[in-house]
Amino acid sequence: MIKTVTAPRFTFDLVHGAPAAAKAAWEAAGCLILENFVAPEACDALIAAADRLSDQLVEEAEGHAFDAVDNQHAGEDYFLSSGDVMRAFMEENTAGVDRKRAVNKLGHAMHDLDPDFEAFSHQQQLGRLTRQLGLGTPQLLQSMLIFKHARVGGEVTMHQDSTFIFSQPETCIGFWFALQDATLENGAMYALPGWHKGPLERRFFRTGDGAGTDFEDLSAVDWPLDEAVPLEAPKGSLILLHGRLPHRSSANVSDNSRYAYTLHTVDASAHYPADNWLQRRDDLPLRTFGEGMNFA
Ligand SMILES: O=C(O)CCC(=O)C(=O)O
Repeated sequence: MIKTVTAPRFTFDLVHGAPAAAKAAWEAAGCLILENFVAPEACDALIAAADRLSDQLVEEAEGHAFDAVDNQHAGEDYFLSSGDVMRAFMEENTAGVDRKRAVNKLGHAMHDLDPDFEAFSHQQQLGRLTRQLGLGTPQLLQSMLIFKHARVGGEVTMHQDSTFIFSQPETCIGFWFALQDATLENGAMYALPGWHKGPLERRFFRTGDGAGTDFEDLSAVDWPLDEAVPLEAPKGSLILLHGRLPHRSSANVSDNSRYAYTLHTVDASAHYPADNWLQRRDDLPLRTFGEGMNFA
């Protein structure tokens, strides 16, 4: 019988790293909030880099929404070929909204292709944290900048990241950075800590010739949605998410945006299937934290 537990929250210490209790807490909850992981100035620099990229990419993104409720983008080549490039995706139903505020997210290879995002994603502190928590050799597969613009940013329904970032064995870990305060009003995440011990509900995969996608149902899950715990996160917090942890976020109903940067990793030792939606060209190999910087 799985029980929903408290979401563990610690203050990150720049000198000593994660506190000793963090590893056991992560293993028990499948999530971990580390406040003070990123300096406010580093958050601001990444916000500026995100706005710069968004301005560059918004025009070609017109007509390409990211639908985190019904997944309607899932068969579009614009989405399916975005694993090794940088693209913007729009919010749904934003006629009349200023186009820059109508961007839902950037994805999915900023950590390899943009100097600011690469430097942030490969900071020493992340490699050290993964060693402290015993996370193996995580390789950076996917990056996203999720804007949740004020009064525009849409909801993300309950899901497990291993559904989309599948490996054998499952090794997906999400690293979610609050570049701005994430509050109940502007779309903080909610999760079911402890429920990473349950099964994977479904897997998203490419069909046939790779031009379409579908979901394979794996297990009937019975998540207690009303027990979801808010993961409010002050600016600079890092939230770690186990690939099987059910989590979601609400629409932004406030006047404040909620910029978050996320990295999703798979372990170097795991098999990464050729029918996963996210594929990369051979000349952009996966790297672990800090390995072979492109823009050093
Ligand atoms: O940032 C959000 O609102 C949702 C992020 C998320 O679900 C993810 O990174 O897997």
